[in-house]
Amino acid sequence: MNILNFFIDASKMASNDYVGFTFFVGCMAMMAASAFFFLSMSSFDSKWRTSILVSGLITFIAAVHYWYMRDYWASFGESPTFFRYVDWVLTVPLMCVEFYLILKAAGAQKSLMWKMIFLSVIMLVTGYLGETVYSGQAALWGAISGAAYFVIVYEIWAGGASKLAASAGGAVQAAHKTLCWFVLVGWAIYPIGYMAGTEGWYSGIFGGLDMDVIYNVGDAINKIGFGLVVYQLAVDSK
Ligand SMILES: *C/C=C(C)/C=C/C=C(C)/C=C/C1=C(C)CCCC1(C)C
Repeated sequence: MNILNFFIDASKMASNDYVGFTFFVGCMAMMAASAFFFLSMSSFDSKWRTSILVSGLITFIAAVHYWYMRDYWASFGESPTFFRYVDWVLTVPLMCVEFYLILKAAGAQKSLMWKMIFLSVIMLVTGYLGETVYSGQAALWGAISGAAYFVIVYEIWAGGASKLAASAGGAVQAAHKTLCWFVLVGWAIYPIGYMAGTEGWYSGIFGGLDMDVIYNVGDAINKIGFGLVVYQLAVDSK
């Protein structure tokens, strides 16, 4: 797509196209956050650089996907489910890597990282199946996905990761705690989007909401917020 098309698409956006608007703003926000994280990297001790780099990669990967999703929505007026899940399957494991990176100094093993990555992939693949191939059984696939999500929540709040954070203490423990809240509250936005966009016993409750708007708001909060927590940790322990 060339730059002229970009402006033509933008100028054609209807004023009540909330989905298109959130794709557009989300794309800009992810780009700006990426520039911020990448450019701030050199001001930190080498110990934190990888963590900040990963924060930037998460928002950068999202910015590229938002570019495509914005265009897909503008062209077809349909949810860009495929791009959405490709984005998540790349960025959510990177968020698991962030947990590992900040706890590494406290003795975190790679096995913790792989366990969380594995759980996050189960969560996302089952969610994708429920939204697409097996949409007739969306509630069932959503429940399986939700179970994997709860195991992740357990691991970071009460499992091995939480013990490592407690032993690290100080700024690392504080940052870990904030990230735990992001996963518990921020990530809980996604199942709401899923219930808004699929059919199930919950349709009467969430059916009136727009799945893409909810997912887009969730992404902005979680991807940029997560990165800022890690950034703050690097600032505090300078
Ligand atoms: C940057 C993207 C992020 C942090 C995406 C997170 C996505 C989830 C936590 C999705 C969770 C889901 C469930 C817990 C059940 C229903 C299906 C999903 C995949 C929407």
